[in-house]
Amino acid sequence: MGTTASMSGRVRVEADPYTYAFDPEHTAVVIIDMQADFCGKGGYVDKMGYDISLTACAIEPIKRVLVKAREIGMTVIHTREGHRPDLSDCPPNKLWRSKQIGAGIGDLGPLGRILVRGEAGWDIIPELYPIDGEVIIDKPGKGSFYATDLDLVLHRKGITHLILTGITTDVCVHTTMRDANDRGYECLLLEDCTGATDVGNYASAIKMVKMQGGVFGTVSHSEKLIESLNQI
Ligand code: C5J
Repeated sequence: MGTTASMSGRVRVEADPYTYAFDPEHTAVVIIDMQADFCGKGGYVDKMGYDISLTACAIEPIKRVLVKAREIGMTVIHTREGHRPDLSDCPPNKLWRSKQIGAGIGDLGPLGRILVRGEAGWDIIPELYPIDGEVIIDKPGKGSFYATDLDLVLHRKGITHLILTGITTDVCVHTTMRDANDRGYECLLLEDCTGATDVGNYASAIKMVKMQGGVFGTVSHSEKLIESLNQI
């Protein structure tokens, strides 16, 4: 694990390439796209032919982090990728590509219309379902800031640090983390709380974060975070 960061905060988590320091009241746990469409049988990822065990593996570790975050009253943000029923917010490039791979956005699947708001596959899985007071960001894109009010919500809550979890590591998690980093948020990615549709992409996505001394932030594990939070 890495060096000690210069950033301040009373909680310190061993991480790579630098120790993550934060104050829980200025930090949000962000849970990205834990929807049946991305980790459930019959959902979008399953329909594309990928192995959903590679994304579903993040469920239990995220649940443990979520329990702890709720216990100590941290801000929790959930995101959902999806589109209006008339697909008026779905760019044509995204639409034709999804159809080409056999999982057309808006097409009827075992969990309802794929990636359409209000459908069973689009919703957050019961294990991680938001409770009252937790923010849900509905997003049409891969990044959580694009065409959403996430930045406004975080500013209003005085959030400067983000602990990122969710799926998929190389797509929505990475896009969100890169954008958050550019906006000045100090980011921690929990490597066991994320998963990708491809093992190699997962490993590369984790490695990319750590380059250049932590080009997008730093990386740790749910147990290390919980261990640190248990000490406050
Ligand atoms: C993808 C996501 N992979 N939530 N979405 O299309 O990462």
